[in-house]
Amino acid sequence: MEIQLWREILAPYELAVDELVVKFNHIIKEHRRAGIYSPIEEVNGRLKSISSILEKAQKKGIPLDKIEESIEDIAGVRIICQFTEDIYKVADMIRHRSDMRVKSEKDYITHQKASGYRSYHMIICYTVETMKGAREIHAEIQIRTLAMNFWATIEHSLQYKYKQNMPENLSSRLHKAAEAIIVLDNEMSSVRGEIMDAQNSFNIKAHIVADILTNIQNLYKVANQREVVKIQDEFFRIYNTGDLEQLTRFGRELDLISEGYRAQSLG
Ligand code: 0O2
Repeated sequence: MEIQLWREILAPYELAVDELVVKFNHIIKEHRRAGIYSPIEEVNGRLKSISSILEKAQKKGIPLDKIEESIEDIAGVRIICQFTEDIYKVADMIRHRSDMRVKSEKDYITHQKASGYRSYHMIICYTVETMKGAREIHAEIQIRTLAMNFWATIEHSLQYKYKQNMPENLSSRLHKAAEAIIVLDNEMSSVRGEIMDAQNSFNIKAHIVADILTNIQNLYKVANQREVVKIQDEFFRIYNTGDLEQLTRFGRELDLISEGYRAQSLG
């Protein structure tokens, strides 16, 4: 690594982070649009700072010219899930993608780290297109639940403050907190089905309402004003009953009415 050129060297990693975040966010969007529960709740990405790269290289005795091949988390993506089960689903999704190849995996969930840290790590090989052509680089994907992320974020900041000298009582409290996180994740998993049903109904309702309102808005342009006001009043009446089935039926009827107007305008 020619250290004076670090900005240029890090550019492909930055591009990989940006692309990967877009791609994983798209998975969330696709699921939500289809009214299906998304195993991914949130995605974040970060490019490792040059000072963290140098610090890690120094700590691990990595020579400057071996940094790019030896430090595999210069590009890092973090995928946050609601439930532990989702983590394994996401890992499987990643294994089956054609735009990335999994180089290695570490399951710190079944094999918790001594610190209490839990997360699923994957190192992938990912190709980015640069001015000089295609470039395959490494990126690290960390997959964890909201609760695991909460613990890791707090513990990481304390590690940063205390380096290797975390006071004994603090580290023992962190271990206790890590145990509590396991209990919390297990409890959440036991009501996963119900939570997913509730979230699905919420998403489905949100989509139906958005479609109905788009249809009503379009009808204002082509249909009789009084008729549209009547449709709108009917929508609010059904909406206020909170009955999803009625709302779905109303949405379908409105689709037919809109379709009729569209056909009229074409004919
Ligand atoms: P940052 O600031 O997140 O980039 P090593 O780093 O020596 O432990 P290795 O092989 O590089 O070993 O990877 P490992 O152990 O899989 O850990 C890589 C990353 O996982 C770390 O990156 C952290 O982000 C996270 N991690 C690992 N162990 C812990 C832990 O005990 N607590 C917390 N909060 N995070 C952890 P970096 O480079 O250490 O840091």
